[in-house]
Amino acid sequence: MRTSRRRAVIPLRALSLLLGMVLATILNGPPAATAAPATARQPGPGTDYATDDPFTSARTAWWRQDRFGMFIHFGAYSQLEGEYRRADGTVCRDAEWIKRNCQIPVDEYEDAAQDFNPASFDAEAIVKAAKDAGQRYIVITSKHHDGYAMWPTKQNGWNLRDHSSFDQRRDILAELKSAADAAGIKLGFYYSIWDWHDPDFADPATFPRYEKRMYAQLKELVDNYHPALLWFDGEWDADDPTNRWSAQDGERLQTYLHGLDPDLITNNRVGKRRVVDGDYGTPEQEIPDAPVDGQLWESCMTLNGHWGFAAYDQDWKSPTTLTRNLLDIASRGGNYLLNVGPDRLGRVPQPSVDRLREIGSWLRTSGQGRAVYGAGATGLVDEPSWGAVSRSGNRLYASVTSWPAAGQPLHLTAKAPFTVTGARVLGSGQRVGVAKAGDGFDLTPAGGPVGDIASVIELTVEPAPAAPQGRGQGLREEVFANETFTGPPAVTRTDPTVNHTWRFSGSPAADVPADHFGVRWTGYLQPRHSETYTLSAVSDDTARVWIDGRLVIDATTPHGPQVDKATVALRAGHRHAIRIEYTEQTGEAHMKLLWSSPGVPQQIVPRAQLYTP
Ligand code: FHN
Repeated sequence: MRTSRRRAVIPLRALSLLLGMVLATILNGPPAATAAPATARQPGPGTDYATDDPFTSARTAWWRQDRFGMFIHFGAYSQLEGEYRRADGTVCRDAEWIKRNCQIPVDEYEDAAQDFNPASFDAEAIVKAAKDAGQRYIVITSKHHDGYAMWPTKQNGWNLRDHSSFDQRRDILAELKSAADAAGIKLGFYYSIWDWHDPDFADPATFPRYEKRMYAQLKELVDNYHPALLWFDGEWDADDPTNRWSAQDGERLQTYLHGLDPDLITNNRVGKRRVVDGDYGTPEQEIPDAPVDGQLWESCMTLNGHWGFAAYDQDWKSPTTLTRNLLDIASRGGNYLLNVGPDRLGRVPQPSVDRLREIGSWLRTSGQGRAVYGAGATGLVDEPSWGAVSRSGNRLYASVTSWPAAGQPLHLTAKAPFTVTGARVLGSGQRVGVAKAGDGFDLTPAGGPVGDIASVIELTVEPAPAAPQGRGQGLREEVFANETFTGPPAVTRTDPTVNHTWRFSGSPAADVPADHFGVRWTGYLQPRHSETYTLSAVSDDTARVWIDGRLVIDATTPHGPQVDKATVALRAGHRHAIRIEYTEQTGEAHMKLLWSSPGVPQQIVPRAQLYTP
């Protein structure tokens, strides 16, 4: 049990912190107004912050392919190892929230941080643990809510370089970046917006000073370590200290980050954890029961019950549970970010390493990882009760967790016509009988399962023939400087896709104000499959969609960012008339049109399948 030793040098402690900040100011001057670099989009009418479709863009391709990442919660809180003994002898337990939930006085917490010496932090060993697990990206806490920076930031003295007992020649983020690069693993940083330590955070009058330091810290991280991803957190409304992070703050931050690195991926907590914020949603300690509408997503979870190290928490999840979580997540098109919490010396607990290795062993056995890496949701079949089914190209991976009794079939309910031209159990030579049965297929394996975690039946499938790729250029777009579509449009042009994130400050054209405008799109939608398609409109304020003259989405009550869906039967190669009417009243403005079908994974409706009238 670690308790923080009180020291007679508290004035020195406070002094060292103050010195750190004064030194930072002398060396760097006051936190400069971090002007957005020239390459950033300039906020204002005519700006559209949508840069691509995260579902299909080259920028997110590695993230969608890798599927499985390692989360690392490591910070000053790790020094206490989950337990704090109060002066009265009582013990309070928590992990990364221990400062707050155990009401540790600031000076005591700063003392504990001063003792922090993660001398055993071994970046190569951590990266090896991730590789052994089959985790292909790593996200480490660079700064959690306690404000303690895990790199030598110049913005204050509250960091691992200036306020610890750690070797001042070392930089663990640089070490991790180097090891991850050498191993071909992407590295991302978690960064908490909410900051319990910075004196300027809580007061709206001084928050801009905090925000400048935050921007400067993020610039340090991007410039010095080139992360592939920033994982924001601490965006929710909170007190003590007051947190009033707003969607507008998120707009500014995303614009700034895009200017620093256009390829950067961010999660939705950069804003207010909504479908229009960042590149992907972040369900936590849970798995959505179906593909998430309108946004990529990643479930983050702990291996035991805590994110940060907690010596007393030995309630570890089993490799079977963890691997099956990964299979469920991949089959619904999501990513899995599975957490480790190193101890005060920087060592990943052995029970964590052991479980991760078990997952990796399963993934590496007989190519079973094909059910995860680059695989995703399939609309071709319903999710069965006996396991999870993911799709990669013309293969379905049925990961069976409840193997049938000898001779009994596994039923797959088909949601669109397709044929099965091959079936095999990965890691076994046994035959698999495939027979059309009722609303789908019966799969009858001749032998037993190949393991306790899951056995994968790889099906080679041939969906119904698709129409050739279209040659469309997009829809006709008419922009009105009003919400009633009256008078001549201010702008008429061809819009390649309906994929717009105008946010608060942007609009479809420089001479169209950021509020009170309307957009009408007209033309034709040409599907490649004769299937039931799901159309999803992600809109703020209102949206209506007609297909072949029928109103299928009618979201006319002004709203914040939301997803409205419709299912429509479409014919391969046929040009279905489409009309969309969107209005922006005040505030944020977003309009995206996505589709999905049994044969088409969720994506922005592509240009090639859209035609002007
Ligand atoms: O408060 C944090 C928590 O400590 C942890 O970092 C998780 C991980 O996603 N995020 C917040 C809780 O939602």
